[in-house]
Amino acid sequence: MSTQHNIDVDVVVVGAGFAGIYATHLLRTKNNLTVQGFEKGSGVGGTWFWNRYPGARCDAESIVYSYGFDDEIQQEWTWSERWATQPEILEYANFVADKLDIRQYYRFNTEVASITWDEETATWTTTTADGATTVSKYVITAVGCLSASQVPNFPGLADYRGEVHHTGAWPHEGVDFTGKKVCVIGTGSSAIQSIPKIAEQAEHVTVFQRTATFTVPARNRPLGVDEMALVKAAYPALREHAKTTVAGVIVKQPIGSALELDDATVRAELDARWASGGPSVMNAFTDTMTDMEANQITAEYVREQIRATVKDPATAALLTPDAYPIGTKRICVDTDYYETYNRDNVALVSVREHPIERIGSRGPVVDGVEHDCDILVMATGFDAITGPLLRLNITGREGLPLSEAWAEGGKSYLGLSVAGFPNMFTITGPGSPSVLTNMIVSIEQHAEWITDALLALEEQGIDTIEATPEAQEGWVSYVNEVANTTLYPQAASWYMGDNIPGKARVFMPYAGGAHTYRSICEDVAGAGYRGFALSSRDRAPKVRVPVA
Ligand code: N01
Repeated sequence: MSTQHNIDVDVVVVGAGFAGIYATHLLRTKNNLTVQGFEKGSGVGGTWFWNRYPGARCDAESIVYSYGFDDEIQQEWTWSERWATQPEILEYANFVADKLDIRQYYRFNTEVASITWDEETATWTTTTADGATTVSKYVITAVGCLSASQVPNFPGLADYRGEVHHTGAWPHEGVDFTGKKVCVIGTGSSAIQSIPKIAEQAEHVTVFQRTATFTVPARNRPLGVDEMALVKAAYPALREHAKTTVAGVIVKQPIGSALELDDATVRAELDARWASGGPSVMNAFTDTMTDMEANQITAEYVREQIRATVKDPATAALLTPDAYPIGTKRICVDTDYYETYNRDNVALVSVREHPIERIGSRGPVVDGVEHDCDILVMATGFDAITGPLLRLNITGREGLPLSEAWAEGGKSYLGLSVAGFPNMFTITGPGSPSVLTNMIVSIEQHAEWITDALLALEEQGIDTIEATPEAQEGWVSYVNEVANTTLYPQAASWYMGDNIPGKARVFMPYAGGAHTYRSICEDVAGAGYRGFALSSRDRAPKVRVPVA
């Protein structure tokens, strides 16, 4: 434990999702540091606490989208379906929080208003919305990548007479769509999961689509007792294997280049993966995400499935994506999405040529037509990756707000540390693999790396650790370089910040693979935290080595 006297706690942790739960657990049990956690919600679970819309499920399979650090936890918990529902994942988060007795370290229903560095005392002051302050030596943000929900600034929205719900802030009591006319804005993952469920209940659903989306069938199924027993026996090996993969998941490996394999082999592979369900079609070939011609082979395959499923040719044409390479906007995983457009009570309105002009008192207005509805569902996404961090109003050295430091995009060293923001760590921050991977695997790696670093620094009497500007620039350039070897930058996506007016256009995650990233992080730590400035308050900086 720290001997610093002017602090309330050693570490402030923001967020009680999977990242906050595990980081807090390690800080208490491994580092023996005092922790104050803050969580805006009334309970743990993060994304799974807020995204309670109908049909919400994870697009990573349950057996891998779960913690691997504790064998007791993985042996006691049993998943019931291949793709877990939001309620089941939330139950799991609560189960883990109980096992680790983690809630005692958190203040729930407590929003962080600002976090400010004090140069004199080398401490952070966290101010919460209720005006209380907490002084700490370290701050760890565990705010997730998709927690800052985004509602477009539609004129007239305030005067709409019906209910409005964003998928990312769904009412806990649920929404009863029975006998209601519903308008859904957006066709990303949240919309694609919720529309089929809403359509089953509502009198009528109108979907407003700006960009047609590629989605693949989940082919969900129950996990039987025998299957789960096999998984439990294999967990240690599965977890180790997941760490060696690009995305931290266990998927069938690519069979080769789509351009070099013969057509029959390509077709058979896509058929097999489509039939088995989930996003593995994206992983069928080595060049899907790097070569436009190869990409179009998989894209065209999915387009064919859409045309074969949707009965009305005009609707099928509208639903067929043509605006971006497949996978460069996050691939969606659905249950009966395209089939839903065969229902009589579902209509699709393209807002590509004619954007939503305003929200009238009765509903969205497009091309002069007001679409009457009782409930308006905003499936309009998030200010991703940097948004949740910027909303914390963080101010670093010399009074520099994070918003200014990031005016040209989220700059960070390893996605873990920002130059000018000492003793602050960002779990799954910009420049780390985060959303391109299984988030829980990436969260575990970050929480373990950060707490190992704190252990090493505390033992050596180091007071502050901070990315050097040179290391940060080097990492940002490398992240961009890697992104530019892929097709990702070719889409207008939330990965690129395109969905937020005025946001810098930068590919935010590291696309080099979770396995590569892990070894880079290990290498940095092994080299005495290369690229970080480490200093003691009574001495000049001890180490200041630019990134190699
Ligand atoms: O958000 P999105 P999401 N007028 O940004 C449209 C994760 N997630 O909440 O594409 C009209 O993908 C926008 O249109 P366009 C997952 O990582 C995971 O669905 O920008 N339309 C788009 O269609 C996912 O990628 C799971 O042209 C407007 C939609 O709103 C991420 O969260 C489930 C508009 C937003 O789609 C975000 O998904 C759910 C406007 N003014 C979410 N503004 C699973 O694990 C926006 N749109 C399965």
